[in-house]
Amino acid sequence: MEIKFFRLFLLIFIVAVFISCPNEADETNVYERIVIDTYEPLGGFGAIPQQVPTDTYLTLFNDSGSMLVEDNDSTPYTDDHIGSAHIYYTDGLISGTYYIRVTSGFGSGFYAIRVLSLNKGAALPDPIYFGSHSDDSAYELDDASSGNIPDNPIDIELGNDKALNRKLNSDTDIDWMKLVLP
Ligand SMILES: [Ca+2]
Ligand SMILES: [Ca+2]
Repeated sequence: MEIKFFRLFLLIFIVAVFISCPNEADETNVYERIVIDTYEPLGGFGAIPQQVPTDTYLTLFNDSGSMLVEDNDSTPYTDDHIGSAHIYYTDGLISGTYYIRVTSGFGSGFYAIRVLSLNKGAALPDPIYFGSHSDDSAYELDDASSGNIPDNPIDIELGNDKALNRKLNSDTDIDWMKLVLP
């Protein structure tokens, strides 16, 4: 009988230790400042006049489709196209999935977008410009969403060198990106 109790106790002890062990997969990171930035992809307004950069509007949603923040014109790059949207998020985004929506105030054109994780006081690194404009027309049919959750967003990752060169094909085009913060 005592041996049975001892085994039961041992089993409970092992289970308790297992449950209390920290699991790295469940670790939640808190991001001090997330920057979502759109800018003229070639560097400098009018680099290719026939392919003008567009005036962007940015909105950030959580994975439930609730809006967290939006911006229209606050790009810090005075040499770039005035009207580029730029988000500083300092309320502590946590690990998880987020959706970024890019629309245009008017017209169509190309833009670059990057997402950075920075300390609050850190200077914004210079953007990496593209050698030429890309064409994202392959995704044009996939920009639908339901409740601000896109059907087929383009993945974007943290990092200056992970910037994307995208296009708003018309003033009604809506681009969606998916950001997974580890
Ligand atoms: Ca704008
Ligand atoms: Ca597009």
